[in-house]
Amino acid sequence: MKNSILNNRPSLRAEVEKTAEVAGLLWQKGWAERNGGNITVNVTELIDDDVRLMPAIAPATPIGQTLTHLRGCYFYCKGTNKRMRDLAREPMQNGSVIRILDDCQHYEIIADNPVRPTSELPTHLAIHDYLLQKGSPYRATLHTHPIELVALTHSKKWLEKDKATRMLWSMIPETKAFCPRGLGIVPYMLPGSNELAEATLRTIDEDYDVVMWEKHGVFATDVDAMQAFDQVDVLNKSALIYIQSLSMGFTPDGMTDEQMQEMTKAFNLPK
Ligand code: 2HA
Ligand code: ZN
Repeated sequence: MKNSILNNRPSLRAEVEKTAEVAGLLWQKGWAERNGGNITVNVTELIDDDVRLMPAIAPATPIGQTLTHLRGCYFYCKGTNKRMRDLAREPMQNGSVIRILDDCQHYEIIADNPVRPTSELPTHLAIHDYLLQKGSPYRATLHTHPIELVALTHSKKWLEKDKATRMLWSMIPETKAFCPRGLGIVPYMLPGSNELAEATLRTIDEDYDVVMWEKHGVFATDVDAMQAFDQVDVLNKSALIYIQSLSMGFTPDGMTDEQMQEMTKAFNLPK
C-alpha cells in the first residue's frame, strides 16, 4: 500500500487488520449480505502528531448531534455501501479514518481514500461518546445481521425484557460467561435514524453490551471489534442450539435457574 496512514504505524495497522479479520468472519457467518453491517473503532490512542496534522481529504460533514466527548477523536469506520467481504481484503479501500472536529458536530475524512463512513454513524458515534463519558475501556462498536438472532425477533415473545437473554444463557454455560450482560432489546426503528441511536444508547445504559434491533440486527460494543464479535457469536450459537433442539422435535429444557446462579457466583458475573 503506497501512502497509507497504516505505513510505519504498527499499532494502528494491527487494529485495522484485526477489524478486517472480523469483517471476513461476518461474511463467512452469513451475517453480512451485500453492504450489511458496520464497524467503528476509536483509534485515538493509536494516533501520533503527524496524523493530527494530516489535512482532510473531503469536506467536513455534519454528524447530526453534538458529541462533546469526541472532540479530536479518530475513528476507523467501514464505508457506507461497502461490503464486509471487500473490507476484509482491502480495509483502507472500503473504510476510512475520520477525525471529529473541535465543534464536536462535524467529522472529516483524513485517510486513505474519501470513503464516506457507515450509514449507522449516528448510533456508532453516540455510543462512543457515551463510552468515553463513562470512562469505559470499550473502543469498538459493531453492527451485524446474525441470522438466528434476527429470526428470534420476529416473535413478540422474545421481545419481552430479558426473555431472550434467559433462554440464550440457558443453552450452554459459556454464553452467560462470555456475554455476561445479556441481550438488550430495541423495538423496530428506521435504520440510520437518530431515534435508533438514542434508543440504542438508552438500552446500553441499562447495562447491556449487545442490543438487538427488532427485525434488523445486533449492535455490540467491547474493547475491540474481535471481542464485540465474540459476544454476538456466543449469543448466536445459543440461538442455533435452541433451533436445533426444536428441529429435533422438542423444546430444549435449558439450564436451571440454580445452574445459572451457580455460574454467576463461580465466575463473578455482573448479572
Ligand atoms: O450498513 O446494516 O443498518 C448497512 C446496515 C445498516
Ligand atoms: Zn443493518
